[in-house]
Amino acid sequence: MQLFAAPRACSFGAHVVIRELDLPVDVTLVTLNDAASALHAVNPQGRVPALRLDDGTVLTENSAILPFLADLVPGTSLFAPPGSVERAQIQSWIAYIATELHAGSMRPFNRPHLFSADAAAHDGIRAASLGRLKAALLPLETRLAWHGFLVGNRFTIADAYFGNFAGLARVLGGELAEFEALNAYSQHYEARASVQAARAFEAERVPV
Ligand SMILES: N[C@@H](CCC(=O)N[C@@H](CS)C(=O)NCC(=O)O)C(=O)O
Repeated sequence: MQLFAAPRACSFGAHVVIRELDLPVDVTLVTLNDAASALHAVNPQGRVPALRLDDGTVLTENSAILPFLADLVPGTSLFAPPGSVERAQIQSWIAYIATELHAGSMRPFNRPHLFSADAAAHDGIRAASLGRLKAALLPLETRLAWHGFLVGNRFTIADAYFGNFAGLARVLGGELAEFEALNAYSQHYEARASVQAARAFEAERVPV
């Protein structure tokens, strides 16, 4: 299997799951927004993560790839049994992060040009997105203020995914300073062995 990922992108959660479970998956780093990148032959949308299976099938979307990887190790504490409430809660957070947080507020914040060709409108889009971002982060902050992890009392694929976004609070500094639990959670995430190994790998390799 081969995971197509980009440094520090939302594919990082899948990379961490691979490290946590020691899965036999080759991680290939690609350059985003580059039509010449090898990624386009795999995912015509040019987006990561993309997981190519041994039979050539390509899976896209974090909400599909993260559970698929975890299910390769039945009974792993990173996920929960089919039919369980915990499994639904883990999937619920992944869906929330992918839609409300990533696509709904972070994308317009980081890439306002996708939403208006008028450069004069970009500051307004970013300001509005920051408000949406804070609103989207609030349920996560509330959860993390009382619990160390998103579901139960252990690290799951939802944390593997969200931990990379949580670093945003530190990147944006003062803008998100009130999210104290998020900042602490991010520091714990970055200290995890799997995260450090994945970060080191992504820092050393040159994307293709
Ligand atoms: N809904 C997708 C979003 C994937 C996505 O937007 N990935 C970004 C990196 S964080 C990307 O590949 N961007 C390049 C582009 O949109 O051209 C998922 O959760 O897998």
